[in-house]
Amino acid sequence: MSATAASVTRHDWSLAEVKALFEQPFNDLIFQAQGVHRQHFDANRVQVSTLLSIKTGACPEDCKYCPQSGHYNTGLDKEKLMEVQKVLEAAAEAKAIGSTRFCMGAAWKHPSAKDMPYVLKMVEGVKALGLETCMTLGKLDQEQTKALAAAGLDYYNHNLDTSPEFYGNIITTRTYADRLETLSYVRESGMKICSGGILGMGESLNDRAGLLIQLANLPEHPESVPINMLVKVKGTPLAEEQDVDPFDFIRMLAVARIMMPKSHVRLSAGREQMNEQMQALAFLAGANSIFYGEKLLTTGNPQADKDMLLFERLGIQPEAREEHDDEVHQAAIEQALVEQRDSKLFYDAASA
Ligand code: SAM
Ligand code: DTB
Ligand code: SF4
Repeated sequence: MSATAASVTRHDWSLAEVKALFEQPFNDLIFQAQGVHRQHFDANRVQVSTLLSIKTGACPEDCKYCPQSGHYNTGLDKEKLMEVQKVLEAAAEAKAIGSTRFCMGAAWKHPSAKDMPYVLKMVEGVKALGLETCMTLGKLDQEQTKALAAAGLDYYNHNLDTSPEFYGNIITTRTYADRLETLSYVRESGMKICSGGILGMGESLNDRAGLLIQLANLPEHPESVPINMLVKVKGTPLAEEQDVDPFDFIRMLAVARIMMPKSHVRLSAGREQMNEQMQALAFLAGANSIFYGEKLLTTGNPQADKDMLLFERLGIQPEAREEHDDEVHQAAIEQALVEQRDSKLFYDAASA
């Protein structure tokens, strides 16, 4: 396929086709992905979201990659559900540094009835600050998705993580079918879906292709597709896994871009371990979203000012909120980002 051929939104990808995309020469793949990207997006805009862990550690699930699982000893400080006011303060800080979406994550199997009122208050409060809202709380039932949608939750993050075939090697306490069911409830309730996976868990090329096929062959593509590079945390069973070849990671982003042309593909966890050249290649391959701010949930992320300097060097502008993409709002975001960058520069210069 040429890079300029019109891309169609398909839901019938086969393994052979997807493997053929992966196995192309690198330059052909990136050229094709960039061509698809430019049909649907401004290639110089990247969406920025900030994460907050609202309930940390002691999770009953056994996800082998996760520092928050209660099954492994990672030395993490456990914290119960945060106070609503504290969450809103963190959201206001995220807005002040130029983030447009605030994503709240809880280490739960699923939210309990007693937690739901607090969680709903968080959604309402963050929304009232003028931020897009996102949560990731584990498995949901239909009543919960309806309540979250009614409170103003824009996105629900629930990752498939890997292919159905490899999944059982990584998680035994929650099934793939459970995950697909939660995603279907999220869709029914009218919220947007954020769903992706992780590279670097010992999976094969077929598993990477298999994950993308599951996502792209859903009745509607997830609006947001996070591709995480495993953050290897001591104490987790995957702490000693082999590094992913950086070019293979970029290939995954490019194939995701081609298969889900209208979705935001997020260059997610693992950016601290990537150099700037690799991140630039990721944007060239069609990634157009990042987590912004110095922390993911429990592990580190590049400093905000460093990201803004990288954006500036690459001529990338942060994307405005979907519902408020007017010029005034865009100017406010850009101003916040410039202030963020300059304040750190001033601080650094003064302390040097
Ligand atoms: N507990 C909820 C759940 O699993 O649905 C929400 C939070 S969970 C931490 C969200 C996602 O973060 C996981 O599905 C996984 O894809 C990603 N994740 C967790 N630990 C990671 C790690 N060490 N490296 C990369 N991604 C990770
Ligand atoms: C996603 O796909 N990645 C984010 C978000 N969704 C919730 C989480 C990454 C977590 C990395 C490990 C940590 O910081 O605990
Ligand atoms: Fe729990 Fe989510 Fe971590 Fe799995 S990924 S152990 S469900 S916090």
